[in-house]
Amino acid sequence: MAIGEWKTFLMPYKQAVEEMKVKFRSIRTEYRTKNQYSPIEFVTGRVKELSSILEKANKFNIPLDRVGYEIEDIAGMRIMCQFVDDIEKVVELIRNRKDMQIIYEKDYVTNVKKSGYRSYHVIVKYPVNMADGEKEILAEFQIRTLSMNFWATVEHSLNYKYKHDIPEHIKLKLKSAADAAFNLDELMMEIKDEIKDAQQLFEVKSNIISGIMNNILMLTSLGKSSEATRYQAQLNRLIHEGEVFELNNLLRATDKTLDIYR
Ligand code: 0O2
Ligand code: 0O2
Repeated sequence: MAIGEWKTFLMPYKQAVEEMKVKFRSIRTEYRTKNQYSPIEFVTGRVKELSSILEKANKFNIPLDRVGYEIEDIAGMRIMCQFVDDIEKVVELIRNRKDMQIIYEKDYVTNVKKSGYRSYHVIVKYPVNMADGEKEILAEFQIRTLSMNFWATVEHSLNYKYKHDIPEHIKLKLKSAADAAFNLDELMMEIKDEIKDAQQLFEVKSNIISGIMNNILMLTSLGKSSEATRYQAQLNRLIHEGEVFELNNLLRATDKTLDIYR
């Protein structure tokens, strides 16, 4: 294939990666907007470099007219999660999507690779609308924790440097780094409940505070500015350190005052 033809060949892959990045970043935004915990921490994506495509085709004896069918990661997406159990939630999000079809999954989280590599891979078929109609491409999702990603990125660079022949003493260090990354993920899972509790508490408090603020605004619009000022001062005192029951008491007090004037 001439270089111009490669550019045309890669166009749907470029578009697919851009579309999928927007879609999965939006899911994160949606969770955050709803004050909910997002299993997605961040999303990256890339189209495989032409040199890497040719290298892989050469290594596996793939004829150039078959690369689109045989190389599954020309379009590559990475979804990073904070905690190991978020990975399953992200995979479930992909399984439930109507805009892509799963071809197969590879679980290197449970079945850790000999290198120490951990990640969950999902290969999908994804339709792209091009100027001359629809084109279906294959794409690979790699879903992993931040700690898995750190390890894989470092190991990938070393493989590149040593051309897949990493010296034994570095291999040993990498193996213990993989164990450390695994232990970090385990420890973080223990803190996860704490974080969820904190987020839940934040949500409950912000809902009550919104209710109080609405009532104060209503009192102001009814011309009851001294009551509004008094409640605002009480809210200011509670806003940082107030307990849920104290905020609830204030909400009930503002409700009662409003009932008198309405
Ligand atoms: P290398 O050689 O791995 O460092 P934007 O949308 O503008 O925020 P941008 O610049 O399009 O972002 O790229 P993004 O989304 O930040 O991600 C690009 C990086 O994603 C790549 O860097 C890869 O490191 C990584 N990446 C994502 N998915 C995959 C995948 O499936 N396989 C591989 N190998 N890498 C992936 P580089 O610099 O392109 O490559
Ligand atoms: P790049 O440069 O990241 O795009 P295999 O035949 O088992 O070696 P296969 O069948 O291509 O590999 O699929 P697999 O194992 O699911 O690997 C696909 C991708 O997963 C790789 O793409 C890597 O991005 C990542 N990966 C797999 N194993 C390792 C590992 O041991 N270390 C790191 N850092 N990444 C790994 P490419 O095309 O190899 O490379």
